[in-house]
Amino acid sequence: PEEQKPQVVFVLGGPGAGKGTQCSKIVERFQFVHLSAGDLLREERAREGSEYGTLIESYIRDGKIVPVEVTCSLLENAMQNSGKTKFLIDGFPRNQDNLDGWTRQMSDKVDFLFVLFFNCPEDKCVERCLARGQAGSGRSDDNLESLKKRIQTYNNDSLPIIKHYEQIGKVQQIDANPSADEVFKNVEKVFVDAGF
Ligand code: UP5
Ligand code: MG
Repeated sequence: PEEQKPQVVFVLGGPGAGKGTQCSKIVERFQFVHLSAGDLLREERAREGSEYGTLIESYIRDGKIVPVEVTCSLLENAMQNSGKTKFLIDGFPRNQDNLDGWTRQMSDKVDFLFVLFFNCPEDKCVERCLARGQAGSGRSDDNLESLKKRIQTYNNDSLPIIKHYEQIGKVQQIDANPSADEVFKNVEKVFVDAGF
């Protein structure tokens, strides 16, 4: 019999919407592998001998989206190296370039399930990221100047991708406003209803 393709859920939402926080809870409860595109880029930036370090840092600080060839390869490598078959891909695809590149490189190799969309008001997004920065996140984009750019990129480039998935009936929308535990109750329902 043909081997089962890896299953993929895209996790999207504004900066600080709670994607990473909820992914950790999903991993615990449903044994998915969590791959944050942002975390993979930050790791690559720090990797000795990386040819992309400077490029990645300037994109992240400016809230711009790194060319898909870089991000998609990091994701594919991480998927392969995990040896697992259920993936949460957090913070990707976030623009048309990302979506086109993923489609070219990966769509035949995986079974895409749905987009988990954390809908969070802009002021809350900013508040959460600033608080995280003040608590010592060390992230070079947790400052007001970078955050303005991240929000702008999200509105201009990422929301249209979410709308695209909405139009083809592939979005599970979650209100990201309540406490993390409250939010997770609704996340849990989505995965249980999807058969996990
Ligand atoms: N928090 C979480 N949930 C909460 C709740 N319900 N109530 C109160 N507080 C809550 O949470 C953020 C903070 O809020 C934390 O302190 C948390 O405790 C608290 P988190 O779970 O980290 O939110 P998340 O949505 O993951 O926020 P993050 O900042 O990671 O989102 P971004 O999408 O901005 O960051 P990402 O790492 O994905 O991308 C960073 C940059 O990398 C991008 O701007 C871009 O430059 C680059 N990038 C690419 O170029 N391509 C990619 O494909 C991906 C990233
Ligand atoms: Mg995150």
